[in-house]
Amino acid sequence: MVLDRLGSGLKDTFKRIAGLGVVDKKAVEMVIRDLQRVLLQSDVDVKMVFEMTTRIKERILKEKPPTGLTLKEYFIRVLYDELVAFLGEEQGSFSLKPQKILLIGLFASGKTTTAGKLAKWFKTRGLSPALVGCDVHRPAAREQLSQLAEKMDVPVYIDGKTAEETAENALSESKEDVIIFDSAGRNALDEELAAELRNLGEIIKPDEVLLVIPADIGQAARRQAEEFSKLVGITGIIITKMDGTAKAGGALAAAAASGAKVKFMGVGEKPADLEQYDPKRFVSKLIGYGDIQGLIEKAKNAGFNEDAAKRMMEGKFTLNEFYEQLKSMQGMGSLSKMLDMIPGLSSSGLMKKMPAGFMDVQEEKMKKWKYAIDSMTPEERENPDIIKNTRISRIAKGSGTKESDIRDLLKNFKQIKKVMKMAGGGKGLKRGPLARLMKQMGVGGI
Ligand SMILES: Nc1nc2c(ncn2[C@@H]2O[C@H](COP(=O)(O)OP(=O)(O)OP(=O)(O)O)[C@@H](O)[C@H]2O)c(=O)[nH]1
Ligand SMILES: [Mg+2]
Repeated sequence: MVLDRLGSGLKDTFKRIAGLGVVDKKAVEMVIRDLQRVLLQSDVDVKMVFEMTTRIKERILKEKPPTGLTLKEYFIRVLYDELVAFLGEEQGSFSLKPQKILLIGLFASGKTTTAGKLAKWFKTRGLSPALVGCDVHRPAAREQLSQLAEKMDVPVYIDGKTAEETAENALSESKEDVIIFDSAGRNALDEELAAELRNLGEIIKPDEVLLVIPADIGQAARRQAEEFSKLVGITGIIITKMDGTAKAGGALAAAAASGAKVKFMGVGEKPADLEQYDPKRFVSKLIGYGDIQGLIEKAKNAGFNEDAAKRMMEGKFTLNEFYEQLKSMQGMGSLSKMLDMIPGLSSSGLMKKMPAGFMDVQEEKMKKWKYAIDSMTPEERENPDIIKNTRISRIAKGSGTKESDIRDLLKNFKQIKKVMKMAGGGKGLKRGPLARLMKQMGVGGI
């Protein structure tokens, strides 16, 4: 597993906060010392650790928690927010479009392996990739790239005496969507490498210049990122070998501190071992907190409908409300993911009462349902019980879906309504899992 030690260390820190009797100065200092130890063990720069922990301490001891949050909850929230900021704040953008990518980096950082992983990444997402071997210095380099290309059934371009010539040839021959250029490594960023990379940059005019850094160099990643940024310019970083080192936390924090965005992580030697990097998701996963934070943010961005949420909580859940939920959930991933994020719902046993197959309702199905509800009359939405045979076939025709889709929607809706009532309605209204979710989303007054 990636980052086992950092993960379990941080989990313990969070557990410690959750187990605090009182949140006073002594308790906060104890937790902070814990956190410092965990981060330092992960090779995070000492100065950064102290700056961050001082800030956390001041926020907890001097600021008043926002209404609705206990001091303990606020402590958890602050620690989470600070960790995310520490490890990169935002996700580096990376678009799925035809583009040229140049990979650069020092010896054995993982450039060639990553070139292959990226080719696979694009291929599985429907774009055709090509690999270009611009490493003419190491004799076996092109052979290594060709083998990777063959394994993945991806075209490879390796004709040319120099890196520059190879790049030019590839550009004139290749018709693929995404052209990935592998370059030669060096011991250090010397003038020779810088010159070659600048030449390649001019010839290729890459959309992305990605610096490949192995996680095992820990906090030294910062200097490397800064040097490469200054000398040749980079659009992002890929941290490789996250799977095999205790220093990955240090490398990520260092990369974030350099100002460059980490876009991908290498988490193993196989072509599939590549993950897009999103600090919020990463921290959530690391501390085992589900994606609560991500859900809150996304719900806000997607314009989570407070009225709909309130009505839902009151058990007044019509297809109108369901529709609002579907709309706000698009962009949040599947319904099952969203339910996974509701704290306490899975442990409450209510999940078992969800319709069979409901747990993997995907965007596709949600889209169909949305079209179907679009085709209903206001009366049908308020009172779905009246939707019988002729109405079903009318709605199916009007929305370009099948009658079985409409029946499926109605069946699911009924079942969900029942579960929502159990989770949020009646006595559970103030304390049930839904109530907690609403509170976290800042939907007050319930
Ligand atoms: N465990 C693990 N190993 C990796 C990862 N990425 C690369 N490696 C290994 O690291 C070693 C070097 O990888 P290469 O891709 O050849 O590195 P390079 O930067 O192209 O090396 P040069 O071209 O010689 O500069 C290989 O043994 C890879 O299998 C990763 O994410 N995890
Ligand atoms: Mg290589």
